[in-house]
Amino acid sequence: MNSAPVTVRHDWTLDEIQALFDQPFNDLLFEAQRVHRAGFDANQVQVSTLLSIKTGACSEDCAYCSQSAKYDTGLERERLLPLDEVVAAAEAARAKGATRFCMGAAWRNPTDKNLDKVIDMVRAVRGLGMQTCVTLGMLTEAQSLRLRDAGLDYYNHNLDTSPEFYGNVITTRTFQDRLDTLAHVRAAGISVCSGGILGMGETGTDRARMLQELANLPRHPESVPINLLVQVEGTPLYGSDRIDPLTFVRTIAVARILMPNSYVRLSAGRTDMSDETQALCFLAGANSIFYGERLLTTDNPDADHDRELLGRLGIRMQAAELEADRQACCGSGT
Ligand code: SAM
Ligand code: DTB
Ligand code: SF4
Repeated sequence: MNSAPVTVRHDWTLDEIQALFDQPFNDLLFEAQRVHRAGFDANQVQVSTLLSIKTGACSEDCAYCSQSAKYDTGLERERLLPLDEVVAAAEAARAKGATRFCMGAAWRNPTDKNLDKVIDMVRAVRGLGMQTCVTLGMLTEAQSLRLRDAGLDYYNHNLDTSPEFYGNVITTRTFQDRLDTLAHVRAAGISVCSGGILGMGETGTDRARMLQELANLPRHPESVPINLLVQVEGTPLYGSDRIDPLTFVRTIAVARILMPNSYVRLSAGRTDMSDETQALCFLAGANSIFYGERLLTTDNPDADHDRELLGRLGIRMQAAELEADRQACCGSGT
């Protein structure tokens, strides 16, 4: 049994990460659970609800995305939602138990005028006592500071995949562009939410490299979403080979070990997972989910089903205050 203390590192080599992946499944899950218990209550998950505040007609060519204008996915484009609709959706999410409200926009980057409107949304949702997260594409340093001043808690911007596989998925912006946005968000003092997608045809080495990039950032993202590709008809990645669910679980476990104090989010793709696969993900150290029937443009499990599943597993939904306390006490440990 490994009883070594859990240390936060930023110098992981690819060989070390590959060796974690290559362990027998039981050894990997045991170690992930040990690390998980050192930093978190193992029977608690953080829950966020998503809302697409501006849908479709995006100029980018992300090969997985329903919202790219380059692919015919049958999605109806929508303008930026009015403030009252956003507030009503946040209130409904809060009533169902979500503690964080995450607003996503199909933009390459926000214009300053659009950012004004998003800032009004952030202020209003915070006013409901919820944590706020937005994902708006690339940000400048000045825009990050404006969001920080509005009280934004989290900014989501995913690396998506390894730097080597990246060009197979997106050509309209670079991996370095993504790192630059993350640096601006971090410098502004906003908590970082960054992860990626599995099941896009990447290799095991790509998965290890993506986690290496995340774990070797100067500070670990406070939140690390691991998405399973939601295959959307009309996108280039529709029909990709599906990955073995146990490979997905292993990736969660390695993320947990590499980033011991980060929330690892079992993100998109849960409608394609059995309850048992999700239970293994929680055992592997996932401790956050998207909660509510809709992700951005695709389906998520019913909230009733999730409550029942968490109940069967004896897992509680985390209250907002608890998480705020944790941030105050352990925020520097990433
Ligand atoms: N337009 C902004 C951007 O790309 O940064 C924000 C929204 S975008 C939808 C946020 C993230 O959702 C993407 O970076 C990707 O990781 C994830 N995502 C989008 N479509 C997905 C899909 N079909 N399956 C899994 N994850 C997806
Ligand atoms: C993340 O990593 N996953 C979420 C959130 N961050 C913004 C988005 C998932 C989108 C899934 C496809 C859709 O619903 O359009
Ligand atoms: Fe646009 Fe974001 Fe979709 Fe890429 S992932 S096409 S940037 S909405």
